[in-house]
Amino acid sequence: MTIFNIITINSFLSGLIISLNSLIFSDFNFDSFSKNVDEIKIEVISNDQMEFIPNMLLVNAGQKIVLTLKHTGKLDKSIMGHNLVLLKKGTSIEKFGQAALTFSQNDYIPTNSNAIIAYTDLIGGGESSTITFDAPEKGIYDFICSFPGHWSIMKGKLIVK
Ligand SMILES: [Cu+2]
Repeated sequence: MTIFNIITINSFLSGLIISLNSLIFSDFNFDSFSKNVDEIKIEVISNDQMEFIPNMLLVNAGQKIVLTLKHTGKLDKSIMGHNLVLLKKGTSIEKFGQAALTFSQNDYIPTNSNAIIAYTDLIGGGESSTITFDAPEKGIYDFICSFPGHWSIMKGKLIVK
């Protein structure tokens, strides 16, 4: 084999690898992954550190969302209770959080609010709650934990494409 041939084969191979890479990466994005999928299952972890993991959720308009909130902490729901409350666009998290304070008998879900799209049960360490709801129209929505004081840090975004 001549040196010329080796160089030709090398450049052919590296060209092939670059093509394969761009093929893989261009195909591996959320659009092609979830398009035409009617249902999406999402798991959100909460813990004794008052975190939502992940705190950014991505779905497509029209999808049925099966959302499970897990509490991987050890503390009881009376002191470290968590829920996930998805709010309509334009809702003030602060105002909603303040209003929720007065609904301790209803697990901090205001019974007089029309700002809620969906919400899980209030859970303590080791527990979980699953809900099913339809993705709202395209847009960016806030979700929070409405347990007293948690909403200021326990919050995330649902992005509907
Ligand atoms: Cu909480």
